[in-house]
Amino acid sequence: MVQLKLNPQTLKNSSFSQRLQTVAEHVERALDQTLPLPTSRLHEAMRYSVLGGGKRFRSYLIWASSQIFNAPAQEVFKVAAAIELIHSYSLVHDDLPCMDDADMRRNKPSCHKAFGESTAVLVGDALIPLAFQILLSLETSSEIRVELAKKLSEVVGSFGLVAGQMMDLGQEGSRLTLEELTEQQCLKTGVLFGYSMEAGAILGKASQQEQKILQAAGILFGKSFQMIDDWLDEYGDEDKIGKPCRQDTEKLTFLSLLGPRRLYKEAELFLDEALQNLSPFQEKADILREALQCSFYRVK
Ligand code: GRG
Repeated sequence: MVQLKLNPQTLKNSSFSQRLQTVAEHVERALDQTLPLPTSRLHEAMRYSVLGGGKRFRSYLIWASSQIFNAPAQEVFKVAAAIELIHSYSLVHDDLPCMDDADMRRNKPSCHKAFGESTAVLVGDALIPLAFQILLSLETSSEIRVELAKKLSEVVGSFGLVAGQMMDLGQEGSRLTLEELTEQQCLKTGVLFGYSMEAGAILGKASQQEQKILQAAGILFGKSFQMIDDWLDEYGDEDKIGKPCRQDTEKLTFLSLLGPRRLYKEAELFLDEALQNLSPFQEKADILREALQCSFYRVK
């Protein structure tokens, strides 16, 4: 079993990046087949926002988690596509002028810059039901379909992503505590990571307890991921990240609250906790362990 902690240098030699690329290609194909053909401006904008960009790391998490339970690959890639549609919707709406007002996303103009604001709103609106359509059309038992759709609806709704975004909008000018900021970022980022890892377990017919363990590990990992994202906003390389850095200088972030050293330490603690959650799965979770560590250390 690969145990804590792999050294970032060792991770560079791992085959994580090749596996990530293979999973990404499968998911890209599933997305390409699911998205409507670009016969209208709306459909063109949907394809523009979803295809040909993005690391597909949430997809990798569901795949890596599904490996523990030998879940059927074709269904895994379809659920991964649904998750990527939701993720893309959240990015399109987050980039809107009334939200984060971002001009660039995934190394190209954001959806509203390329297609206009009202089209970008409708792109997000259309991606959400498409994601649920995928889940409800899976070739698996109706129990699994309903479970996946129900859990995703909770993650996306007003107690999940939307709650996180609402908290984010409300923070301007206010001074959040570390706990409040962690809660907000957990809703924006962690819950979708949690869902991705849980969904692999659901598809693999894992027990309720195993599903819960994986969901919790995903949420913990999401916290560490968001902390490192804040760090990268200040110290990262714009070309590698795909959007301009130092955009969050006016905002309260983990970096402004903790400073770079403490931020890194806290982020590593969340990563460690996430990895410890995976212990019951022993070596079956090695691919997932490696994924969390490689993503944390941004190993290419
Ligand atoms: C409901 C409008 C609305 C938003 C919900 C999820 C969210 C809140 C906003 C998304 C924007 C954001 C900055 C989220 C933080 C998580 C994050 C770092 C997203 C980028 O994820 P990557 O790096 O992106 O996996 P790629 O492009 O690789 O898919």
